[in-house]
Amino acid sequence: VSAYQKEIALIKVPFGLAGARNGAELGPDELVTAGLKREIASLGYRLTREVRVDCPVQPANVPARRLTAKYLNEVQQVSEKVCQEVSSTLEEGAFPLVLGGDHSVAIGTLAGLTAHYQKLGVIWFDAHADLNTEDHSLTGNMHGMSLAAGLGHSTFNLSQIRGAGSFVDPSKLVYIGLRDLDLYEKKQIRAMGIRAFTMHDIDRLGMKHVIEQAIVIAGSGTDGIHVSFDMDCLDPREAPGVGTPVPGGLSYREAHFAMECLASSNHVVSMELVEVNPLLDQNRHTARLGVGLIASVLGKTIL
Ligand code: 4U7
Ligand code: MN
Ligand code: MN
Ligand code: MN
Repeated sequence: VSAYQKEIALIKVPFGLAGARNGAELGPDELVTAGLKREIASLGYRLTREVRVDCPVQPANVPARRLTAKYLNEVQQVSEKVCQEVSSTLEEGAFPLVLGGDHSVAIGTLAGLTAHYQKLGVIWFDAHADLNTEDHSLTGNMHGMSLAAGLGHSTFNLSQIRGAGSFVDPSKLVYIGLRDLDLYEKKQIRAMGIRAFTMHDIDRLGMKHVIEQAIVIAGSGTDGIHVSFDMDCLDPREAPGVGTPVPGGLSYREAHFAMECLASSNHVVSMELVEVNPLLDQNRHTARLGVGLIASVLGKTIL
């Protein structure tokens, strides 16, 4: 976030149909209840718009047939609305803060961002790579396909979202926190040469080195960095309220340190925080942690 940019649009996306479990649709309200707006205000930002994207909810009976991409039409509808909100926010010169929802909301965010920025850097914090396509997914859950759509690898991709720009450039994309990949995703990461800092790399190099490298890769020669933050990048002991927890994740301080470094880089142009699931949380722990991480990206410091 650049120092002069003190206007934020809060884009709440209560959509959970593309996730593995019920409850991600409750994420945006939970983050607000956990004090998000107070934090934003106390950091000196002005909320220039606050929207709640109208999202389809669980129908009474779920289709019995196993689909390759479940709720595709719903994901497309939501993506177009999110794209529109992100685009208008950027036109107004404000910072888009998108609250999920499951990680499929990233499709709309990326669509809106690429419409505005020719060269977008992306840092994707996640235990997962979200690179599956309709043909490769083992679950049919579209929250595991959002980056494939952003890169243009799946049949359903950014080019089907009204108002979207061009695909994300894989050489400007960085992963942090990976530890649960499907075979196809591993092949894709290697084939495209995507910079991926797995948990192994974080153990080996430390978060300081990792985040500095990530900022160089996503931040040099780009119009700015989009931070896509899936709460399951954190260790489930820190963030139990997520739909697809994987042991061995980021610690509280590793995640905060990364956000603090991003804030001081002045390269961050937008953020989304996704996959908070209040139904699986303990004492609103995960939502409060999410609020703290957003505050750190927005420039909150300890001293
Ligand atoms: B998330 C998974 F098979 N790869 O495709 C899949 F392990 O947005 C998980 O990162 C996807 O939380 C996780 O369903 C999507 C699975
Ligand atoms: Mn994800
Ligand atoms: Mn994930
Ligand atoms: Mn720079």
